[in-house]
Amino acid sequence: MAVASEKTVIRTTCPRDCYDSCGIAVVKRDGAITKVLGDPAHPVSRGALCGKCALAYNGVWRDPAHRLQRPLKRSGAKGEGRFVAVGWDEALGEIASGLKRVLAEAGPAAIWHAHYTGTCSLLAGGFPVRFFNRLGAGEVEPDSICNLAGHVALDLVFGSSYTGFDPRSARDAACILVWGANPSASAPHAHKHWLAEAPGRKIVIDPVRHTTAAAADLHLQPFPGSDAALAFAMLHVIRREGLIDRGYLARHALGWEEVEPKLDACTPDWGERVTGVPMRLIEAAAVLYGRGPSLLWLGQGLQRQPMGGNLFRACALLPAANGNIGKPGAGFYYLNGGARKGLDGDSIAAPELRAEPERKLSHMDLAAALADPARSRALFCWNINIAASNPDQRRLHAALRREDLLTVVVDLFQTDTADLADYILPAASFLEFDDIVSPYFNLTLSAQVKAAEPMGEALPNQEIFRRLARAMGYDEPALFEADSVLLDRLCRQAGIGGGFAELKARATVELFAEPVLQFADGRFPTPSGRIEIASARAEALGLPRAPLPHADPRPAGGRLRLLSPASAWTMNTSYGNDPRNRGKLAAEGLTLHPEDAAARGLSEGALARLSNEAGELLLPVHVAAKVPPGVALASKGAWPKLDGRRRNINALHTGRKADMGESTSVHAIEVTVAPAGS
Ligand SMILES: Nc1nc2c(c(=O)[nH]1)N[C@H]1C(S)=C(S)[C@@H](COP(=O)(O)OP(=O)(O)OC[C@H]3O[C@@H](n4cnc5c(=O)[nH]c(N)nc54)[C@H](O)[C@@H]3O)O[C@H]1N2
Ligand SMILES: Nc1nc2c(c(=O)[nH]1)N[C@H]1C(S)=C(S)[C@@H](COP(=O)(O)OP(=O)(O)OC[C@H]3O[C@@H](n4cnc5c(=O)[nH]c(N)nc54)[C@H](O)[C@@H]3O)O[C@H]1N2
Ligand code: SF4
Ligand SMILES: [Mo]
Repeated sequence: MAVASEKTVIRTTCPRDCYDSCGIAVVKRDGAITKVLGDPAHPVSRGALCGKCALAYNGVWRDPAHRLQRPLKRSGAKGEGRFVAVGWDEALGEIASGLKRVLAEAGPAAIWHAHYTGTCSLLAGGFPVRFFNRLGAGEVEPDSICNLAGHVALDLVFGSSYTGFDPRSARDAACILVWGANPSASAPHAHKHWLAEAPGRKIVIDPVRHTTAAAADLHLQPFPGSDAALAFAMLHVIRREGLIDRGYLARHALGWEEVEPKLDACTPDWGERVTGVPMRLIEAAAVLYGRGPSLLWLGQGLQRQPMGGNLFRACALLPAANGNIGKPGAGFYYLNGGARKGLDGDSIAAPELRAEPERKLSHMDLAAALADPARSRALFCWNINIAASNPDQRRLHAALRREDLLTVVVDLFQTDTADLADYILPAASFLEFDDIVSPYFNLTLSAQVKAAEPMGEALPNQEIFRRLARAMGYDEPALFEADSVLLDRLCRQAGIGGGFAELKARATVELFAEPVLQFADGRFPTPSGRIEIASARAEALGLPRAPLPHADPRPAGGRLRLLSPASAWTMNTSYGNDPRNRGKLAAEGLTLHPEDAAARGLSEGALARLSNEAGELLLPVHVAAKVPPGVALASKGAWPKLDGRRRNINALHTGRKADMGESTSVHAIEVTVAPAGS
């Protein structure tokens, strides 16, 4: 008779770049992981994982046939995809020699590292920066691929973009306005529980009628890039209805008088003409928001526009002029940062190791910089998949094929970026080491707990860079600090006195007993201590002093505006290699409004050719009125190498910069759409 097998459950946390930071239950039998499930005790996800992680964590993430397991060294021509396995010492020794050669010949200025949020856990996401600080390498500005325009804008207005509302304030809110975010895909449990159970009425402002929009009390569908005008039209109504909080403005803001005269012309009728939103909806949304108390969630998708910074400053006028800040049920949110919880980012990244002045490069300029041997001789990519996620894909791929660009990629999988490397280093997955997750929505802290040994010879990012520091002959103790020391320190910074052991035992810790009121004291960390509606700092940056009621011009010449936001089935490009996730993503295709499809002779399932000055892509058509006429929708996330022509949606992204932060304007792509055969 077989002996009953021993079952254990390990509680950990999903560290993806996601609002939810779900609790996970890892089921093990006889020492081996058999299933990765949701943790029923987790307050956000309540026992479920999202569909994409349920598939991927029980698919490619635990599949030895898909995971990188040994360091690899290029054996064919660059980009050909031929590699041989080598030992860690050999790989790191050769990388160190290569780096020393570049340092001797060109200095650290020719070395770049690109990284982002492949994992958001604190050590695997932050500790390697210590190595690059010591090396003096330049950093490809991480947020310029995602959300920097919004950060710069909110920093100008409020002095912080990382101090959002506490989601628990929803219990006191009469209205929740979700503007340019899609929780049904990008925060699925917040969509399902937090938003659904909030007592207030919901408004969604998004060109796409996604699941969260369809479930809202009001859905406004502006043409992309017209939201600043919409904000002004809403303020016109808020003023007309006597809902401007003049006392709040007088006490806490500067520069309202520079904006207010502009409202005269921004009537709802004007708003309808400029944004496409019917005036009765503009009025209804303005009154509902304006009566308050209201929460305003500013999505990251919202600011990926040529005038994304101006757009965010315009949206920020709503809570400021309406006094919807600092009282129960009121506030705005973009991201909640670690500092909010006492975490000190510098204690992870150790900027004091840097002898060189800091150098940054926008992702929008990366292809050009890598194409130029005088500017770049070595590149590290870790926690990022630039060959799939970045703009200017054709030029970027060409630059990465430079034989003389020493390229090192650290990843779990053989991505398109890894295919273009000289050395590929296998990273351990979040199931394979201890770490900490600091959610950017809820004011909580969670443990990432080791549930298995790293697959093959894979190592956590932090250990890879400790070993590389040793291979370089560095001797600063900070480069070698142990995970356990770092984890305990971070827990104590957040007030968890028992250190990581306590966090691990509690899985997720609520750091504040009661909902935290945002800027309750009415003091803002701007130079003036007030909300800077008109901003001298903006002026010094060459920007308008105050936000403008701008709307982007509509595409001309029959082109469509292409949106490529988050899919429910991939996490950026992560999971794009899992056969099941990939199938779900591919089935989404290119959504066109029935009028646009008919005008182009495209019917459901037909193959369309999308083209513009950056490139060309083929996608199957899905016809649905969930987008307005003039707008096309196709999610991000596909792996170029799994498309016959090695490209994805970013083959169409020119890399045009937003007005602030040299940030992406990916939601402003314009394309010609035609039948593939034409
Ligand atoms: N067209 C279009 N393009 C976009 C966007 C869009 O909306 N539309 N959005 C942009 C946005 S918002 C972002 S944030 C970027 C994201 O772009 P990326 O940062 O490239 O995100 P991912 O595609 O998930 O790639 C992260 C990589 O990290 C790897 N990884 C995961 N865990 C670990 C680990 O522990 N260690 C290491 N070394 N690697 C790990 C994953 O396998 C994956 O290959 O894409 C941008 N690109
Ligand atoms: N499933 C899943 N979840 C994810 C990700 C993922 O790839 N997949 N990515 C993660 C990352 S890195 C990020 S940054 C977040 C992003 O998550 P979100 O903040 O939700 O951002 P996006 O998905 O890029 O876009 C959100 C919405 O913005 C809308 N939008 C685009 N342009 C405009 C406009 O001009 N006006 C208005 N009003 N709306 C506009 C799009 O139609 C889309 O519905 O999600 C994270 N979570
Ligand atoms: S990606 Fe987000 S929704 Fe999915 S399991 Fe992870 S934290 Fe939860
Ligand atoms: Mo992002």
